[in-house]
Amino acid sequence: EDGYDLWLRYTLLSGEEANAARPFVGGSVQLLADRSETINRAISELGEAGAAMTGLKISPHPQLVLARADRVESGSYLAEIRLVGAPEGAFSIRTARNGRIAITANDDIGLLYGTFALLRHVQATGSNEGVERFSAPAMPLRMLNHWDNPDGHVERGYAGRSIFDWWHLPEKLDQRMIDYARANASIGINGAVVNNVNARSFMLEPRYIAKLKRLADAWRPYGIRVYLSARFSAPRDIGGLDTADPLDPAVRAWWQAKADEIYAAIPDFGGFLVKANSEGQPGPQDYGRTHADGANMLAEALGPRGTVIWRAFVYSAEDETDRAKQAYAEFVPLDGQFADNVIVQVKNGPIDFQPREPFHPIFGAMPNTRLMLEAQITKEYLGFASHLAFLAPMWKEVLDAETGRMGSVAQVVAPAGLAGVANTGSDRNWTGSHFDQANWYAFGRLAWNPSLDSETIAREWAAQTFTRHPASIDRIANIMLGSRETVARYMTPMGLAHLMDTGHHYGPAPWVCDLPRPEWNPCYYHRADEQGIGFDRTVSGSDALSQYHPSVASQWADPAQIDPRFLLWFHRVDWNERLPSGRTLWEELVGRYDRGIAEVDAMTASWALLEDVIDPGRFRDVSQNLAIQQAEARWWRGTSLAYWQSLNNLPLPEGAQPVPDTLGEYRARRFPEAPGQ
Ligand code: BDP
Repeated sequence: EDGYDLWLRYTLLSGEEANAARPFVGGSVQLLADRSETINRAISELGEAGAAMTGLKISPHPQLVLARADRVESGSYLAEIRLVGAPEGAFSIRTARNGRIAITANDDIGLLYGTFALLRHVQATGSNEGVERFSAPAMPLRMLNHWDNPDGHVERGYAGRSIFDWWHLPEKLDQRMIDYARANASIGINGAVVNNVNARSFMLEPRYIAKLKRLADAWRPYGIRVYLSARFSAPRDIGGLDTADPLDPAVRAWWQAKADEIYAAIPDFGGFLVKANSEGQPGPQDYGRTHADGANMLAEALGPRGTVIWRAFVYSAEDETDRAKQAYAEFVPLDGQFADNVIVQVKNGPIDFQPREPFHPIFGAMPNTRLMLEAQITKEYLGFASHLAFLAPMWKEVLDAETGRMGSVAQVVAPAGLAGVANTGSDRNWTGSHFDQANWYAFGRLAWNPSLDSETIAREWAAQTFTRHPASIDRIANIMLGSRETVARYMTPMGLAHLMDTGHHYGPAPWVCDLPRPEWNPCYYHRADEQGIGFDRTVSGSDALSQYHPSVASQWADPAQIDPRFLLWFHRVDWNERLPSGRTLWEELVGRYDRGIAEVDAMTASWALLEDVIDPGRFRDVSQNLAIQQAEARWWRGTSLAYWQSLNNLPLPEGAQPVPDTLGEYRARRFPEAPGQ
């Protein structure tokens, strides 16, 4: 076991289970549908799974029916009323009185998704009993954003090189490209942006369109559409024009011709993702135009064939003193101005993928614009691939958040979708660590159904990935479920944010105060001094709170009422101020760092008890990572406390372990080997 098979391992069932499953998994099915590439994938998946799980490749008496709804007579046991008008990909799985199982769907991709759902259930539980009966995706776009560069480097990637071999495409298609599409389809992901948002224009040149076409052709049977990050200045960079002004007729004609060229090769091309006027990227503001002007120009070029996904990750407004307010300030006034085939993609929080952020105030504030949520699956700010942090609880926190204006964030994004910055790479286990596979998995599951709870996802993943032994599933799920909170505790407790070292973001550097842009500095975020710590975002400070609906803002406005996990995000608090817990802020803060350390130790001890249950290779891989995490959690705590103490001169509360190194020693550490940008 090296992790390559992800959650699609299909291990042998017990004799009794295999006997029961044989009629339903295996290469022979009754088909009420025309053969297509997608149907062939469903059948071969059943064949492989059947062989692996039951020891027989062909089911002797096939009892599984794959049926297109339009081929089912009304009144038949196969008919499913909920499929009428259901979104693309929906499926039903029913068990008839005669013992047959029927997967019914309006489209072939729904039959493939239904097949994966049945196999998931059998893998996780050993039987088809209790398999879900009807399922439909909650949102149309469920996509991965790869920050992969054409030279094979992955920005913020911790799992090796890029999985995309642009060098040898289109002639050579790596088997990984098929395995990747299959893994995505198994969890309902249906789109991939194949290149970094910090895009290179040459990827729009004809030779790249040929490469892209090869990928699109390979992924089509799995229902994955290809998208490209487009650099806004491409008409200048590669088009021979001297401007990229979105209102210039020659620029518009250039994009129109480019879109036509792409669609001639890839009829189902998904569209463009654009990072514009953000962190040095070109954009419409270079010509005095708005984000809407830029997005609409590209939307016109694509027409009804595709979608422009325009990112709201901007922080350049000069008149705002708080980075957390800038995206809202730039985008909310444009509500209603975006074309129908434009989606604005908004990060989960207003800063940048921190271990904890409140939800982005744009959610709910642009009722006339389709908004998509961007989550980061790769753990740029949560310990890279070596720290164990299961992110479903973090995403749930945002998806479930009530905006006070248009329901929950999940409801706001339902007409558009979810994008996840991928954590895949060339590592044999795909994601740099075994447990990071769970984040890819959870992302897909939540994009399909954001009302799934984290525990369900953790348990089904663990059962498929590691073992069906019930007590071990309990143990693994337990390790996973608290893990993100643990990381937040030892890195950025109580709403602190962005304390990571410059550039690579590896480890703590709270002392950095002198980078050219103020909002690149940890000091800008923690604002700690002799007196206190935290960012005042109330009306007496930046008033970022006012960007939220009053019903939401009121939960956070009062430092005595706020969930302490958000305290220092919204408030500046004196070190010695007494909190509702009865402890001072300083005591509370130290307590949280200490709890974070204790929890990593507990996770490690708990994992050690799984030695007899998990295969030796993966057991050792995880154990080694946990040892790194134990050391690095201590590094975070020690550095942070030494630095805070250098400002507040307070002793550690009674009972707290001493800080092992001096601030000078922590500051002297250098990490040239940490993966850079
Ligand atoms: C930040 C990353 C940077 C990305 C940027 C973005 O540090 O590498 O380019 O976000 O999302 O999280 O555009």
